[in-house]
Amino acid sequence: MTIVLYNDQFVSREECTVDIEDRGYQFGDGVYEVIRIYSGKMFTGKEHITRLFESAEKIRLELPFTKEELTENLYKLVEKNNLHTGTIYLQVTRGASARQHQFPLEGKPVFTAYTKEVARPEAQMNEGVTAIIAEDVRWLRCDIKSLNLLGNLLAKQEAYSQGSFEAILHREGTVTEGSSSNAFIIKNNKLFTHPATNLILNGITRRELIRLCPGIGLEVKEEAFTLDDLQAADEVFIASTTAEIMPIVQIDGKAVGNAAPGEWTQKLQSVFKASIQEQCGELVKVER
Ligand code: PSZ
Repeated sequence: MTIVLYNDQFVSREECTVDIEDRGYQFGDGVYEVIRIYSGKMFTGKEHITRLFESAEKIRLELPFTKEELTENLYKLVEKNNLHTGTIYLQVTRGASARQHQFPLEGKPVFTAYTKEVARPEAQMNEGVTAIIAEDVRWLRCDIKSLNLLGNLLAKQEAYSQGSFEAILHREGTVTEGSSSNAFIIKNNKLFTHPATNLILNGITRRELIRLCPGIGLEVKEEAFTLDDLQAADEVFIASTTAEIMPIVQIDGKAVGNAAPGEWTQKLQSVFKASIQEQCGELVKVER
């Protein structure tokens, strides 16, 4: 049976119901995280939990638990669901109250979390995937991991309807990030990625791979790049918790480099995998 975490209670999925006036449901008034589990252990769990607290603070939502209490409950959730390789999705909303835009005086946050089995996307990481370019029509606080994702969803749907994995977003020709990932290019042996401003989500995967670059002798430039730079790049990849480091081999039908995962991208994938193994232990596939 699937066990979910509902506030501080472990209940069956059926027992976890949402009020029709929950502000997350009505307004997207809440924040969330997705944490990767490898071999039953959280990868960069501390960073994700810290970011949840930061996102909550940015929307003036006070969380009813400490980071330590949350960590402990998430580990219990992983154990109860016997999760080996997958993700934890967790979200917190400003809770239920009579519908009004301003924050309610009463009412308390509603927290939910559940796990899902998700394999590492090995074939796609080896072969690379395709992307499209789309306009970034989102709001100006993309640094908050908020439940409001319509701008992201519209872009992702456009990518999927064209048979692509991701939409790479731009504002007036400047690349920001992917619809659900951070975007990177390699040009002349340098890695470029948009700086961590209000225009992007500062991905935990992004931070981890930036941390790994000196070890492989790759210079990092946290500088915005343009659509022209993207088209002329030696290598392009995106990064996220579930997609890890995903090579982009074609954009809007045009080949990137020689239309195969580039050398730097592959090197980064390999040190990223080593970092996972350092934190979570050997990566083994389990048949379910
Ligand atoms: O399961 C999935 O497809 C996931 S899990 C996390 C994401 C996708 N994406 C997170 C994300 C994002 O939504 C945006 C707009 N920018 C960057 C990222 C990457 O963040 P991290 O590395 O923290 O997952």
